[in-house]
Amino acid sequence: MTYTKKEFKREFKKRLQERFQLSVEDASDQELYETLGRLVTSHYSKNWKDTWEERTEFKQKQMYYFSIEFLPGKMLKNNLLNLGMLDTVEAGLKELGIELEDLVEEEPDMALGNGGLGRLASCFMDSLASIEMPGNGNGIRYECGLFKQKFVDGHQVELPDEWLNSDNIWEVRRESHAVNVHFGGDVELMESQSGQLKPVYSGGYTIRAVPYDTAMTGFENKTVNDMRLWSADITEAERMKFQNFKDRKELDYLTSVLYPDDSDDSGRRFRLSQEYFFVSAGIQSIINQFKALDVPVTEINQYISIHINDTHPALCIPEFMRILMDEENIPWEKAWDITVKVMSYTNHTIMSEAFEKWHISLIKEVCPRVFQIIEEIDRRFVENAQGIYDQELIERTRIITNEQVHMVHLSIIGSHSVNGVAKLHSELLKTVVLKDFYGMYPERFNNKTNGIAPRRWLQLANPLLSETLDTHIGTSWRSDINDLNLLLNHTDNKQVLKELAEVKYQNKQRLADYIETHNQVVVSPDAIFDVQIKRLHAYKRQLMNLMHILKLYFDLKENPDLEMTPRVFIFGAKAAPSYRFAKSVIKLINETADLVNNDPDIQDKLKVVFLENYNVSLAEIIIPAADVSQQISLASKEASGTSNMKFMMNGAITLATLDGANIEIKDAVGDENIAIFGLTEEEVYRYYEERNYDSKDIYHNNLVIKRVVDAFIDGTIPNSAVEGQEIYDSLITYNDEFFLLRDFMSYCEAQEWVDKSYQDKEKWQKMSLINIANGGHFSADDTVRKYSEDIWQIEPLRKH
Ligand code: 26Q
Repeated sequence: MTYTKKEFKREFKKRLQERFQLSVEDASDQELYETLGRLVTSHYSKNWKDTWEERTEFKQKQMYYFSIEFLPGKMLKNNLLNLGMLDTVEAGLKELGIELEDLVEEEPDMALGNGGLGRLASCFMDSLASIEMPGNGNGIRYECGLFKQKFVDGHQVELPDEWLNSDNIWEVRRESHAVNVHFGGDVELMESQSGQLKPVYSGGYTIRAVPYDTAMTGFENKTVNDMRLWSADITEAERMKFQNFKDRKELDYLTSVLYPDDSDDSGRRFRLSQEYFFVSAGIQSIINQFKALDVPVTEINQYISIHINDTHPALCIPEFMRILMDEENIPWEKAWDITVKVMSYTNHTIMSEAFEKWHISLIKEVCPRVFQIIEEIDRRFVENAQGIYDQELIERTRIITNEQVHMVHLSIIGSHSVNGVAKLHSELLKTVVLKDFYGMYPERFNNKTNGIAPRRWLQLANPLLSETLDTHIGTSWRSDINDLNLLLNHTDNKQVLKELAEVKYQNKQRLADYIETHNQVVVSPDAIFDVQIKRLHAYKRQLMNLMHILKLYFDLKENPDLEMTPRVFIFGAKAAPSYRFAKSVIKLINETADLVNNDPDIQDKLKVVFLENYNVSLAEIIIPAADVSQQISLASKEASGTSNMKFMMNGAITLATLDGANIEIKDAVGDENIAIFGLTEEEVYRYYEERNYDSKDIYHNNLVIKRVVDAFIDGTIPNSAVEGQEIYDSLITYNDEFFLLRDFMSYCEAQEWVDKSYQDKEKWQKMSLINIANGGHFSADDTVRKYSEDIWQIEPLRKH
């Protein structure tokens, strides 16, 4: 059933004519893109329908991944690859005088997430379909995705991302699956005729939730799962019924914008409404689908599994209880037993100050019945714990304290599984952050180290490397990524090493072109491309990277003949709009870039580039071109990281602290193929215990450090006195919360090792090869396989 170029061209031209009454020469890229996209959807539509129907037919257990963020990026090439059409279509288009890449440009990035957590959800969607597991997404169809970032005079400016302005060809609006979500009002419990307590509602309002489904295609198979995103459907007339301005605004915000914070506890009312909205709609729709199976609702835990991606969807627990009890008449004890069996929870952050909490008055206002249920879960938790645990422990672990609902507590108490996202992170949850809960429910805690979708991050992002791999190790790695380790047979093969170096060079050239177009900075692919791309956050320590750049700058100013491998430092990062510190770091990096790039003394030894608007598509260009992957968070703070995995799979050398999944990367590639520096997690915790960290002491006793830190306030970096002062204060006045000064010298040494190692081309290339060859350790296919077996208890889909 191969699809030939000839067939493709015929079908494409026919569709173009039918849809736009145009021939290829007269069509715009937008029209060509839309035509191609619709052609692609028609190629998976039967499998989508079949996967859907087989659910009811075979009654296999389904998993639903609830996430307030999904970050799929672009779909076109991913779907073409999965359908086995990529090469044919690319070649066919070429014969029609069209470059596939030009059409790809027309597709907006689907940026419905902030960073790691949202991208992980999308990698999981890709992997679930690719290993043919029944797993579906449930989230929010934000009309505006994460803001677009621009730099104006070096400052970050945020613009709305109106990605739905052009038609979204991948989604299907399913009017017939719409459900109503009830908000607010009062609720009282009244005894029904049968003697049960039933809620009686008064007031409040109901919002229609309409699902938009997007096909999640599997790689070269017939599985097409669903990513269901909910949209609030409010007509202007309905909207005007709301006299109260606050309520009206809440309605408007419900599915319009994604909150642009990553890991910050800004408890805002609209966000809670969003959480309840997609949770309630999702659960109602699951129950509706389940009803088609015609089995007793008391057995629902054998048919469905619900995953809570961090605490944002934690209201799944009381909402599921509400439906079982109020609508299905199941008594509390049985309903609770079922709920705990259905729910599982992943924690993505170690910093307890970032744990989600909501004031009880807010929850009461948004979803009063759900609040009653949370109170009852809390009451029973406390009651059951009496006599077993001491009072203090109970107070520390209960759900409601100081008028706050602790979403982490709710998530743990209401789930049968709690997992962290890397070995270290999961250990820290057990021994430090969630120690009390580990004592109560040791069997619930487990680790699932994150992974990445190898199709997007290797096959699609790096076609040159993919071809080279095909030549030397065959193509089996494309369907089983663990076969990348066949490359280990070639560690001393000069020809292979040379070809890999050539691939890297070409990818660097492509990035250099991008940089020249977008930043008007010329960089050479002969320099080391040293990259840090991730959300801007103090704990991720972009500032330490900047401090090292300043050190090199001073070294070169002092001694222009200094021997040094030319280096391009590349940044990509968005800061939460309200995060002052992060925005100051952006400003300082941009000003330093201007200073360094235009200083004739520096020649081309040092370049600094901050790329605007970092997103999934930009990552796909940057990662294959990186020589060095900077993963330099303070040990214990980065739960896992996932870009670290993407980089190593593409042959970059990791420069890292022993944090998150960096530790597992080190174990996979071996100590000699990674650059590790800095405090260990134990050493960090020792400082916390002994409370003896003193940044001033380091500052006054180390001239190198003093020189660099002073640069923030002595006018070295132009146009940034206010930002520089703020940064200086964070390091000196406020005692350097993330121990940058403590790790700085060790970081500089590791950077010197990078400089030296790069000069030995063959040694470097061999390290790079070993990194690629071990990429299979971090495939999300394996990660979701483990979730499927240990947590969700789902099995590969049966197919006709
Ligand atoms: C909370 C309250 C209000 C508004 C927003 C938020 C919010 C939003 C996003 C809180 C947290 C997030 C995202 C967290 C996140 O992305 N964590 C990352 O998850 C990755 C996948 O597991 C890990 O690899 C990263 O280490 C972790 O930082």
